Amino acid sequence: MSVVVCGEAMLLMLAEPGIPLERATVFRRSIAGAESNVAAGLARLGHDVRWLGRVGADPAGRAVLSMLRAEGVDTRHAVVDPDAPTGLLVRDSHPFRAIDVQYHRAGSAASRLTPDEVAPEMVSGAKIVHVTGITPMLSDSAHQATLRLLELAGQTGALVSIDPNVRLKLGTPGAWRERVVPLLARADVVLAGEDELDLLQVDPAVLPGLTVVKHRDKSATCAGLRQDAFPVPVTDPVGAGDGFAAGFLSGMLRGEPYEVCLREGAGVAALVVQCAADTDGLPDRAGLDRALAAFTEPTE
Ligand code: KDG
Repeated sequence: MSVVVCGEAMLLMLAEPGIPLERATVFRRSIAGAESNVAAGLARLGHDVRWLGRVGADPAGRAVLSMLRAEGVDTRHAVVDPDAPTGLLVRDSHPFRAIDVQYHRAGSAASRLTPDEVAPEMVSGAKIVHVTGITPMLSDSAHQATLRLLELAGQTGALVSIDPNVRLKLGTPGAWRERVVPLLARADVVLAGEDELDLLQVDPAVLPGLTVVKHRDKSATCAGLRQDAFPVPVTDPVGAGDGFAAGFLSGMLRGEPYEVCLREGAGVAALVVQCAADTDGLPDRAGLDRALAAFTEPTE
């Protein structure tokens, strides 16, 4: 197992592109969840990935698990909760306007994750454990479970990767600062948006790990290197950060220099934003190589 990711995966009802949520009548069923998006992205790029999380014993939970399994993600440690539902996310899809998101995830099965459900054998052998700030914001017990997972990663020598993934529907800026900033300080790799670092009042220079910053101008930087976003037509920006994380971490898993990691992160993100649902654009290895070659072909 190369990578372990932990987080809430939800059923996504995605409005027909371009139609504001309150007017939408046609929805496409898909799967959402920042961490499961990263899991699917890494699996498509050929890595062994395990997903840890909880779903309800309901059709949405079965859909989530079967999608992850179809991607080749190991779900053997997923917990199916008979007493709580799988989370649901309803959103619209625009290239530029703010995306309207409606969550039905309070009290979801995923929010009932506890530290007792995170055991050493789940991370043993992993090179990277990837989490986001979303999980600790779901509930106190999910916060404790995240801390336990990071502790286990430390014990087994796995690198900890964290994307804060600030979602203000899940808490105030102050609540995000209180829960998520201490986690960033424990990470080996932080993948964060410039806006998120500002909101969390974190100076990337003081974080002990490698900090990859995704800037407002869509470029990404780390370790003195910079990668611009590839110019592509945007259909829907949601999932770009998860795609970037999958591409960047894939490079790290293969021992590539950070320059390549940044390029692959930008390459996956550029493919993701051309599709409406979070995971549709995630490429396999050959698809990413083809896209990267095309992005850098001289235009004449
Ligand atoms: O990163 C994309 C996510 O925003 C989406 O899949 C859902 O995890 C999600 C969230 O909490 O908003």
